[in-house]
Amino acid sequence: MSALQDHLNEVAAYTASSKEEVEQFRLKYLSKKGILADLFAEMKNIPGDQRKAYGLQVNELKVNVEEKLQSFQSILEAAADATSGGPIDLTLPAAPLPLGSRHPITLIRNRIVSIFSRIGFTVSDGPEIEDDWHNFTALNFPENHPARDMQDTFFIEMKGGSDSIALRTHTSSVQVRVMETTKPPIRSLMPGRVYRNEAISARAHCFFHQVEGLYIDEGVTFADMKQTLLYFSREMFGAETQIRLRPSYFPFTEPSAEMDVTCEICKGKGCNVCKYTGWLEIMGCGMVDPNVLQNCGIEPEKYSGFAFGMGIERIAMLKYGVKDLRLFSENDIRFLRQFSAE
Ligand code: 2U9
Repeated sequence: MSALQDHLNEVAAYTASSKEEVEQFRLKYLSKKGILADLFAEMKNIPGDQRKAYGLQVNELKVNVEEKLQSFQSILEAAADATSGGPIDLTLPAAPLPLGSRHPITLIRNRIVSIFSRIGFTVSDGPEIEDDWHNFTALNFPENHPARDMQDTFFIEMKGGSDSIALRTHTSSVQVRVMETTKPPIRSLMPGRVYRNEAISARAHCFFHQVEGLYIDEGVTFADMKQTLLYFSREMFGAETQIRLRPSYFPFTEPSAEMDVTCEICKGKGCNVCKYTGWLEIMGCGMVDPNVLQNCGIEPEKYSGFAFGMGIERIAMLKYGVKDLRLFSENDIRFLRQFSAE
């Protein structure tokens, strides 16, 4: 019995480091002339009253040997897979993990947000599915304004028959929401995706991305707007950049302007990117119309402010020399991997 216990102990403590050692262990216990065969043959010599206990222990030994063999075989197979037969060198550098890159729209958005955050602008978010009030009416769009037309706006058919729910056509709707819920001073940016019902081409798409900005406080003037936008332009396009404001019209700002920057490529001399004018239009801007302030619950007698909006795709096309707007939404990996992971 004690020899049997010794075998049980030996099997429990057994380790092997090669296939050959495992095979020797198998032969030692399981071969025709192995230990287990001897122990089973011994059964007939065991006194009757001890035979049952003896048989149970020999069986236990057999099961333990088989389990041990099974576990060593799995370990050795896994090690062989991992090293293709060679020893494992734990000092080798790990296989390189291919890094992704950020989408160019995300890169430009992050740069714009970072530039304005340095002068105290926060970021606000809002829904892409909007009601008529936030997308149009609060922004002073007259009832019959062409932008409300089916050609520009994707209206959403509602079960109840309401025709005033649409995909937002600009992130100005977020600015309305911020003004409705925040007491000035307000200094915030609204980046996001917007939708327009336009035929897709190299220069137009049915969705694109904007960053709009809003600054409202007591005594904010057109001069504050001009200096803020000059700061932005120089951070974005270089310290030598000049800006010019051309009078324009938006329903939500008065006065309104379009802003050009000197062409970064030809430094204002004229090239095919700026169509030989030396200037590139990059955003619209203006002083928030007092009607809009009133609509959003801000006293126009006390507060004033400026707002601006730019298309991220347009800035990305200028910065990266991209000629076709469709590349930004096709997700072609050959295009996307040219940008950094920054
Ligand atoms: C409120 C009041 C005023 C946001 C503004 C623009 C001018 C503008 C366009 C540029 C190209 C959008 O991406 S684009 O198509 N934007 O020209 N946006 S002022 O003015 C606001 C916004 C909200 C409450």
